[in-house]
Amino acid sequence: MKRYNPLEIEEKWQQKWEKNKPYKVEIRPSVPKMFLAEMFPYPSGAGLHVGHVRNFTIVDVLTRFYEQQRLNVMRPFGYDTFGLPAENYAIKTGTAPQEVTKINIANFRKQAKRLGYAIDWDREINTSDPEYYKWTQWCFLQLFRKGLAYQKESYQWWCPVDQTVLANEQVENGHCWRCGHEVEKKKMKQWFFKITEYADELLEDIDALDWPEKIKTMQRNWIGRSVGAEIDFKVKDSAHSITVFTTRPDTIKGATFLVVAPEYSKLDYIVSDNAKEAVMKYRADALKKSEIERQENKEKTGVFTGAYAINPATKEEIPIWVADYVLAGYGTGAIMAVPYNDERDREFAEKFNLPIVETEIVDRDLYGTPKTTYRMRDWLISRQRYWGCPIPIAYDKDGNPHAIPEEQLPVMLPEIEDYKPDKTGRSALAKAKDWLKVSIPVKDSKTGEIHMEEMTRETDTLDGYACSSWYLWRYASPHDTEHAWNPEAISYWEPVDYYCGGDHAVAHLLYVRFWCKFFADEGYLPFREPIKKLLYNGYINAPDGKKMSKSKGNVIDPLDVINDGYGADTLRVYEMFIGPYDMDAAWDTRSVGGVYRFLNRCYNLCFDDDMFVLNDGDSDKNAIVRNKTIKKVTEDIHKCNFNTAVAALMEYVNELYKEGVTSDDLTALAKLLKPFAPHLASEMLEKLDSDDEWPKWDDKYLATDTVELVVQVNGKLRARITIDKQKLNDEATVIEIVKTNDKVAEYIKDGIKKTIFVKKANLVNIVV
Ligand code: ANZ
Repeated sequence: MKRYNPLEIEEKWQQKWEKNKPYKVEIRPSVPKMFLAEMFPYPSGAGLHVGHVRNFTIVDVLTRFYEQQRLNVMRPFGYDTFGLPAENYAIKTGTAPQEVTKINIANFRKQAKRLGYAIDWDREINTSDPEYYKWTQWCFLQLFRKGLAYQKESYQWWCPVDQTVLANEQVENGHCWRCGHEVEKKKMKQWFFKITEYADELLEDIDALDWPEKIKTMQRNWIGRSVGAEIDFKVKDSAHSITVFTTRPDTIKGATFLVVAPEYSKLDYIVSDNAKEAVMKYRADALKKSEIERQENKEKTGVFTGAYAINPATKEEIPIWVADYVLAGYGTGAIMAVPYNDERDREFAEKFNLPIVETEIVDRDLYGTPKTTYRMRDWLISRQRYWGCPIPIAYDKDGNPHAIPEEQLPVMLPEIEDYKPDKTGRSALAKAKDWLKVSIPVKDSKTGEIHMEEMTRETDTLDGYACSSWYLWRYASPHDTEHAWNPEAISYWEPVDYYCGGDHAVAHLLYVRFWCKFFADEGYLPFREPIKKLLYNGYINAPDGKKMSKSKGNVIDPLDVINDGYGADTLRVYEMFIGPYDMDAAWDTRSVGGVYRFLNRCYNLCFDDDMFVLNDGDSDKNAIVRNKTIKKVTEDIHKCNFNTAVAALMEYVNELYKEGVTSDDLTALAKLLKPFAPHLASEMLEKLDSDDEWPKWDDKYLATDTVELVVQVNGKLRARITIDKQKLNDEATVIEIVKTNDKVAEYIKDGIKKTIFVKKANLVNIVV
């Protein structure tokens, strides 16, 4: 008897797929397309982890499911390779990030192949490949030309350990997302993308997205639209005034003091001489805190500026305070405090003995001008790092930025020896003296003549999120040398039908939407939302329910599971069976064994000649359960209920072990199994000499569904009888079936007093 040997079967099929490229796809205008992708991974040295496997397998199940339905299915693959880990490693070891990246990609690719994914490997992309980042730079230049990439001096989160500026999204509770060190604020000139230009559309289009509600809510909150007014308060004995943002202009009569943020730009002009020292000290302390800390419900702090403003509604003089519960980057960085109506203001007033007066509500439109504010800020995209996409900009001698001409793209990352940023915080590129010099054609504003001018290159590189903001479009024509994305390929393949990931709810998923709208406005994209359906998968935790982490030593390595003899199919089926795909789940080694036994049983049904095989001429005993299973698995995969689809297959196999199998049963089983366990299913289909086209069910078998009728005699359970569900509608028939049943007969031979039929409970009670 042959035994299930997953490693042997898997290698055989993986070699076939490598050679025949069955998952390579081209545009076929007459065939409906389906485009699926996972959020591409950062190829770390540690290789794939079980989280990747869950994420990739979800996409693979859907890919194969639609492929078996003969849609034109594209499932590409890529690597998000720029970023700090490779650079930090380079600083430590001197190994070029290019080298490390190459090795890590090769490893990731090998591992993904061992999992049997239906990937079109000719559509593989890598964001640090000049073939790719040339077009990231092109994207940047389009934004730059439209004024949507601009420079601004501002306070930035600064990680003193990684020596880098961080975006808001990279600060987690006041700590660096990478190294965990506490962050500081530093004033620097930075590049921004003007995502706020699209705030309204980004917000309004959320409603129509087929995305999980929790992600939609997070995006709405992140954008944080707030409708109110700006009101000017004149500063007493000064030419200055303070503009506040309020959502409650109708409460202005209750405004008994103003509060400005410690970073407030006009603070220096307003503060009175004898308050200066205290105010400056307070500012320095506040800069060390994160925004989250500042908004926490701790005891309020603040200092008086010594200055007063005039409330335009009451004409009264009200004191101006500085406090860190007012944030610099929100609204105008200044508020009118209405302690009677606002909780935070009340707390502050009570602590510092400021007046609280009952507010006489006035018309909202009496003072100030209507204003809508957003919590979302412009997207900070410059990084003072070597290992990123160079920003295609050069500066003239006056320090004005100029676009590098498109013919000069890509601006290649030069090879260097020392990857450490310089002491001022500039990237290591600042040390590549030859590379820094560049000649740029400039048009004379008076004569219109073009001359070449020596300039100095930008040494900042782009945030990795810029590289991943357009890769979904690159997949449509990954090696096009003329375009970032080919228009014909884009209009056939895009938008993405399914996008699956378990991270980046706000940042990445907001940025791709922003770029999509921008490039649609520029005429480069024929749609305004890039992702039709988003699947947000849960995490897989360690058996103890805790997050897997190297330091805790509780990491399950997916390759160990494969190499232990279980094989990739078991790992795939297990990760789909572990629970609803969008919920976190804990690894359970025993269940892995259970899944392995299930696949063994599938194998034996097909390959063990001693199995109880019905002749095909026999009546089709399993038609009902087979059709039911086809329907259930099909509908479950459509709904992404992968775990219940696997459960239905397990039940089906149990049934076949009881009743015996026909080749129809085996073929249906193999086809339904293929999205989950493609190697084993391919092996079965080969033996059965069948293609893998997705099976259809016949409703006629489902209509004759059966139910189990429970029969009690004088309240005691005496029999269970299986009958056609439809017969339940006719009480006389039901009673007749019960009375003539062998098992019931001996209990009712002395005569029946009464029969009670409870249809809802499928129950017949006989009183004798
Ligand atoms: C007076 C007032 C009275 C306010 C009242 C609220 C209630 P949302 O909805 O979050 O937009 N505010 C404005 N700028 C601020 C800043 N930079 N830092 C901290 N708080 C700020 O909240 C807007 C309200 O938050 C504004 O309306 C302002 O307080 C405060 F009964 O003005 B309000």
